Amino acid sequence: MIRRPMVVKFAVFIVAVGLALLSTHTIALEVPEGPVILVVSGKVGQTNVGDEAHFDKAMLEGLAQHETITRTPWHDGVMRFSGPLGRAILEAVGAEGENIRVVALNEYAATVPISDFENYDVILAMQANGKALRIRDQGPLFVIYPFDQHPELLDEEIFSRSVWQVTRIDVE
Ligand SMILES: Nc1nc2c(c(=O)[nH]1)N[C@H]1C(S)=C(S)[C@@H](COP(=O)(O)O)O[C@H]1N2
Ligand SMILES: [Mo]
Repeated sequence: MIRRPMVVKFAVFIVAVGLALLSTHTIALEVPEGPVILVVSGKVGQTNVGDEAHFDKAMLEGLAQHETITRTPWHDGVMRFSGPLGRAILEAVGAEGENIRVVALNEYAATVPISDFENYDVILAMQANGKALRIRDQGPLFVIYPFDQHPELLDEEIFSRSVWQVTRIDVE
């Protein structure tokens, strides 16, 4: 009489713990509702459309955001950029590679070591000075390194990784 409810309680506990673990580790990304602005493919553990992770604006805004105040070789004066941290995107998709291939609308692509996103607060800027980056402003996503905070980033190789009009990331 006493043991049975205990067993039931234990079973309920186990199921609850299982569901909690599932919700943080294995439930797939939500499905985008708005226009898809970023597709992440390759070595990803989290998918929502086929074997890829697709993000709309709201999903990107739901990731850890960061503001970077810096000059760049492509802008006049000090700019205030904001958007998701590169590492937050890679975490959200369960990226497991060494490098990513960042691909732009014009088919320009650059290989970026994932360590850059770990060592620096690199963002995929969605806004500059509070305004959404349109395609004509080199949006919708622009890889922005914190140049003013880390002058060693003022380097031709890093400039080549500063892809604008980003549409796709392939985890290699
Ligand atoms: N979308 C896109 N991003 C890009 C490029 C490009 O052609 N398209 N060129 C890259 C390279 S190789 C460098 S050095 C810098 C070039 O900036 P610049 O054209 O102002 O010299 O942007 C990088 N980002
Ligand atoms: Mo370049």
